[in-house]
Amino acid sequence: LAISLGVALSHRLSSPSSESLKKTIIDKCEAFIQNNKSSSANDCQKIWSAFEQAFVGKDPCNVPMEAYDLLIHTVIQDPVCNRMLFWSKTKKIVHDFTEKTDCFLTLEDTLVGFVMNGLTWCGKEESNETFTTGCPGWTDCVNNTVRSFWNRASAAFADAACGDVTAMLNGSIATPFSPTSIFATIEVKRFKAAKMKSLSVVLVTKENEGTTCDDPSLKDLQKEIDPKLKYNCKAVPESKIQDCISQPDTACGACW
Ligand code: N1C
Repeated sequence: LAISLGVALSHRLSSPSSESLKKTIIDKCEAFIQNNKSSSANDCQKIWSAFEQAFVGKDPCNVPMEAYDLLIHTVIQDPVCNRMLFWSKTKKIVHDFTEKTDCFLTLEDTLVGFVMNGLTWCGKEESNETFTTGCPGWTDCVNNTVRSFWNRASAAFADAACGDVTAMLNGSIATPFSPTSIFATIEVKRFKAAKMKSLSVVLVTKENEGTTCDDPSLKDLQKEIDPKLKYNCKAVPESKIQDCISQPDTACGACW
């Protein structure tokens, strides 16, 4: 009796979190479609089902990025050539910038990126439930539910990269092109010279100090991309980007 009571109780305690994750995701999905009419061919219920099958019933440390293939294929998303913005270790300033100006789109401005941004989720072996707490953290294990999602979504975003592509990197850290980042391990490796014209690095610096475009890690980045792609890099003081954020009418391209 004690065992079945425990099971019934834990089921009761965790099912509201499953329900609320489903509601959160479907609500965000519908809100996104409302604001982005080009996404209106998407079915949020179908997206939820494709998402859920990736991790429910699985060890949360053993979900490979391929588990999200069905989700990625279920979402209908047009690439926006010449306006795609990648980033590494600059999440805050990048999103302050993209929120205020209409110049660039990041993965978080696409349907899946917008919906999952800020959420935590996982399943459990031999359980059909969804959890939003007690899930492994980003570095607790390689194939964790959340990290594998960002790996897979980032791979799809980079596969679609076209025209002139921009990447905002952090010039205040020792290695702006960090070899363990998603940008280095997944995105750069999937850039295709046949679809892209150029890669422009915007190196965000603190008032003329820190790293420059001559940084060895940026030389590594340049070596990694197809030589047919044009590469350029510009160090831009953070204050200049802040100015563009506070004057959102600044023309795209006038910020650096
Ligand atoms: O490992 P990173 O950066 O280089 O990953 C950034 C890179 C971007 O270009 C995005 O396209 O990968 C994509 N991406 C996200 O869009 C994203 N949204 C939220 C990667 N990670 C993302 N997150 C969270 O940021 C994620 O949960 C993890 O905690 C960070 C990774 O950021 P990073 O190391 O600065």
